[in-house]
Amino acid sequence: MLRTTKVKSRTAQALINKIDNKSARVGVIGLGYVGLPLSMVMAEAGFRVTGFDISPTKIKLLNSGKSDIDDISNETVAKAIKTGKFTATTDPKQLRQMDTVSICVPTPLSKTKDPDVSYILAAMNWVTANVKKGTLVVLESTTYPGTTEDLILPLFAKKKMKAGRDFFLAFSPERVDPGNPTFATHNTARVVGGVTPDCTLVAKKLYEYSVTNVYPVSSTKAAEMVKLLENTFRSVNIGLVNEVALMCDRLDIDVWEIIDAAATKPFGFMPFYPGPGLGGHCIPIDPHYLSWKLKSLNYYARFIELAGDINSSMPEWVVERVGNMLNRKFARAINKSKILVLGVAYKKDIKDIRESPSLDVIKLLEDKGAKVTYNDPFVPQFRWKDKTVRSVKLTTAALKQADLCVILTNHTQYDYQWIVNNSKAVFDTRNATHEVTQGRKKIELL
Ligand code: SAJ
Repeated sequence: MLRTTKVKSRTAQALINKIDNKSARVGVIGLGYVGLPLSMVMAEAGFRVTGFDISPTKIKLLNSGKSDIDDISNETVAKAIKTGKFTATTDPKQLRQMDTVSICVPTPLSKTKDPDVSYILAAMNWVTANVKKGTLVVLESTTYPGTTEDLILPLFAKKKMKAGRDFFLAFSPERVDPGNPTFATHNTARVVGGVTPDCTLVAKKLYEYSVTNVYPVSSTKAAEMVKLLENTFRSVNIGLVNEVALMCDRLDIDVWEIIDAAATKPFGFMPFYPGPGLGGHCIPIDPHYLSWKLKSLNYYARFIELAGDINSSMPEWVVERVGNMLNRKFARAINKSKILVLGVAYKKDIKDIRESPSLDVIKLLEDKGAKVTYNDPFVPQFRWKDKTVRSVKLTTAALKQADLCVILTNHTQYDYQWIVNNSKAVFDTRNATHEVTQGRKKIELL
């Protein structure tokens, strides 16, 4: 917890004054699903925001008043551009005019499942080469505890810039849930942790203009760990419920019925649901930042690794169930069967296919000789094995032609009763067909 509300240094107070009177120039590096919404809420709060990105295409699109992020409309970007509150650039030299810089760049895993902080380092090269004294720098990208202090702070030390005196450095984890209709940047509480109390207070002041509830913690490491707890909590609980699904299958119990019944408990339980695996650029990845860091401290993070094993085994489980279903219902093998997959996005009602388990399932089915086609209203096409594959039109003919329809992403707009009516059989990995009344005999659930 922060034990003070008053900054010590005059430099900090000067920056706070500029933030309060909105004369502070706000910079955001990385204009993706985190950086663009942040830029927009800061522009709407009255700041002049400059967005920085390495993609000239993205910069051109944004400066023309268009958005490439589902959760941000063209109108929002156009308004910010028109009012002069937002401009986008690939030129890092413009960082020299910034009073605050928030870094929202990707933190993927490398091929060897180690943290890949190259995007953070690239952004820091821009920042250390350009920011002026008195600037607030905030890292938002999810990363292992210690990144800000051990990796970033020394970069400024080389420039003889001391945090809390010459500039301010904090970590504030992004908490964007793509496609969430209820919670967005402006109404999701934010955690901030600075290298010094002044760093925390300056960062808190900035973010209070983007969201009402800003929660200070004692250090950057604490703030980095908060985010990893949040996402590890999800990954482990999804792993647990996936294992419960495996258990219920062997017990001949409907896992979906069990979860719904358990969810009637008003305390001490939070429902998670089985699925074909763990997708997205956060949940499958972030916990491994934590386990990687702990390995360097000779600690083996068992829950994280176990959850990872179970979650990544789900695509194989789906394909095993598909094989059993084809065999039992139609005396068919997967080989040469025509399988229609519904949904390649990693979760419902979004278009993102990064780390999508649907891709793992399709690969495994094709490896077993199935002829796989897909439909996804959010994903008209994608690159697959060096070619472009396209979403088939979802017609009765397409359904009737398939030996089996496999629901992998439970998009809201699908008419599940119509799908079941026109399919020979349906394997539903999301219980998307829970409201279907006719033809239930055609359906099997994960
Ligand atoms: N999933 C399940 N069962 C569940 C919940 C999710 O199988 O009960 C699967 C989803 O289908 C998806 C994956 O897990 O493939 C991740 O789902 P998610 O809902 O965590 O979605 P993300 O990764 O887009 O967003 C998450 C945020 N989600 C929520 O808090 C609801 C949040 O953890 C982070 O703000 C965000 O990642 C991030 O940026 O870290």
